[in-house]
Amino acid sequence: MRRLNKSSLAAVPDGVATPEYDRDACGTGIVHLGLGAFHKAHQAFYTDAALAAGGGDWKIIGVSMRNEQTAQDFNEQDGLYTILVKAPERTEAQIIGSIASALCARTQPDDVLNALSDPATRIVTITVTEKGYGINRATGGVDPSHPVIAQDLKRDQAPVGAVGLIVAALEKRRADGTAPFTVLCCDNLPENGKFVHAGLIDFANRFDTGLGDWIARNVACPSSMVDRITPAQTAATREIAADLTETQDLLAVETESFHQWVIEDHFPSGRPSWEAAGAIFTRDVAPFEKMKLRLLNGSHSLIAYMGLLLGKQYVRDVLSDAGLEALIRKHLDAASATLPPMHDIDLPAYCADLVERFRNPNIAHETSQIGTDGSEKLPQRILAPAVDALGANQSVRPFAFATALWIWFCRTGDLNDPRAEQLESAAQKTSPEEILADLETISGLIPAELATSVVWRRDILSILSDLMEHSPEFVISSEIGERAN
Ligand code: CS2
Repeated sequence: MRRLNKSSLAAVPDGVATPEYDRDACGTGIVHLGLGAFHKAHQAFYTDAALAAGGGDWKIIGVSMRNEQTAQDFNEQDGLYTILVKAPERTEAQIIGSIASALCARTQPDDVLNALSDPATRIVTITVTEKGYGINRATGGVDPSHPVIAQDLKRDQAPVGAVGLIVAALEKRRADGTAPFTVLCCDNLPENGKFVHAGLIDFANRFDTGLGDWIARNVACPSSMVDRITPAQTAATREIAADLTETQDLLAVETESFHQWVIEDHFPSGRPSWEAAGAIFTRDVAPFEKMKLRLLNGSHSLIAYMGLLLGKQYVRDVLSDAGLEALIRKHLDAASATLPPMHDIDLPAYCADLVERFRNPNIAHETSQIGTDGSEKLPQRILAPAVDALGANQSVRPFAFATALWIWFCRTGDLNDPRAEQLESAAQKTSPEEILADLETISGLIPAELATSVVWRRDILSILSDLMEHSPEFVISSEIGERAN
């Protein structure tokens, strides 16, 4: 079978959508850091639609942070790859043309710096996951003990992390008299623009306060809320792509049909017309971020830990149990109650749609994928709404329940989390009180409002005691009974 690339593109079957614009006529304008499945299914998809609608020099140079093979595969395929859009009843293939070429930051840091410093680059988008920044959310500054930050702060070789690369490129642009690019964070973090801005400024201030001030004054970091459920690629993804496109595509990605992108409209050096694929531009993204993080991501984490403790491999398997679905709906209700009123958004309808998205039988989304990096995810997904619920005298039980399941999952060992060692040792303590006390020593994890709350402690200690005495099956089914009352 021929490999997907420029020359095989013309031969793909009619039912497959292909880029309907002259790719060669569009220059590059974006460098993306973190060339994973989510970028392919989301920002590159939106940019492809924008190029098709209005052209422009907005093609993307994709940067894989560590994986050289990914960059090589992209270059061998002339940047082309397939998105499999998986509705419940059917799968459609679309070939995306917005990625021009790819680099690997680990092995080609100088080339990445050159791309970032090129005046043609006007936007830098990022998806490096919550833990990839090395920014401490409690202080707002960089975490000098984060291995990549520590390495890049030495400044004895080209930087390899997202923050180090961006600051080095901004330093060069400032020296060259080139306008800065706009930095657009596309990770699931609250107020992600402010978060990145503060991290960049602090990193720069550690060796050049003049540069830190310049970044503070000149670099726009709009916030954005991103959404599209995108499981990791499997062999099945590549097989379906081969079937539909009749080419071999090593980069195929599968995703749902739903997609959403809400972006703060602050791009001093211009931007693509991402509206072409439905992006919403607004002045204040925070309410949308809060809604998505607490409803979609919060219930996703609950689903993940229920699934992992009950031996359910996929999100859809959790949804196929009516009792578990009832717990998810209760969680959604509790999280909705912590949100500010939102014009134009019907929260009950949003939640009903979420349940259907999770149930999609055509999407095989592993609970283990969502269960990774809990210490990076729970603060904004579960613990922040718990703090708000507490402040408003609403029940914190659903949040305590999700947190206790996560703690119990940490006890099973073999965690994929930057704080794995501390979490495993805390979760293996012999009493619930000791577990909580240990977790509270992990910097920035448990908010003080919860640590000092009698109500929160009562709920979480009682669920942990139950888990110490009974099986997760028993504790989860008792919770279903309790919530039904
Ligand atoms: C998921 C998200 O892996 C996870 O933690 O909750 O990646 C989720 O699928 C996306 O945010 C959906 O937009």
